[in-house]
Amino acid sequence: MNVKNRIILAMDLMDLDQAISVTEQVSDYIDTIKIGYPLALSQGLSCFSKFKENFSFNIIADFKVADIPPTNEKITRVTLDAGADAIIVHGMVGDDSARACQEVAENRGKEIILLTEMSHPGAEKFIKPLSEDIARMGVELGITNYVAPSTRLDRLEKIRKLVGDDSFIISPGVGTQGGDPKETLKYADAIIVGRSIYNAKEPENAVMEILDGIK
Ligand code: O7E
Repeated sequence: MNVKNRIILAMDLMDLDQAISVTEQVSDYIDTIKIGYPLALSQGLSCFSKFKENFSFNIIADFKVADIPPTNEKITRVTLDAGADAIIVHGMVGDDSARACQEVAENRGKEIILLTEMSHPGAEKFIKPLSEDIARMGVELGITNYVAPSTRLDRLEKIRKLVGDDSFIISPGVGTQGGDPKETLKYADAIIVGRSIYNAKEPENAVMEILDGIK
């Protein structure tokens, strides 16, 4: 996926008009949006097509899919058929579950993005000790897109080494959670930014500040 300016907007506002208005304000600089449960559960999956109609953006569905293979298959099918270009899938549930999502995406010429390690402090306990194995599993499955945290650069660097330079890594945790955009982009292909943009008084200026910082 090509991500303009290497910034993905995490749109977790729950009101559609507000979400569209903020997106509009940054649309000269951003062409990829991540929509997760806050907006999709509030507004329904039709919000994907609303964003497609208003902006010709890449849409990443952040549903962190983590179920048995037949259920993962259904979740991925309904999400991609609703207009998402890619879906985020948890690696911790194992290779059969990830493969179920991968097959649905491949059949549609779409993508999955495998979540290795999360950015919040609680991820240290259970996910961090497994994340290198999750990355190795992804490589064995032929997955080329990954999520890894900007809040632990040593872990991001390690995951980059495991998945290789040709893989595509997107990294959340920049800004409000403490991650630094420029440092993160030494190892990641794109940063995921939510509150620092959509809660800013002037979202466009917030994006321009990030852009200045990553020059
Ligand atoms: O902290 P913010 O407001 O910049 O938002 C970060 C976004 O990234 C938010 O949507 C959150 O749900 C998501 N996220 C993390 O913050 N940490 C993770 O480990 C993983 C994600 C995520 O997006 O997972 C899939 C990419």
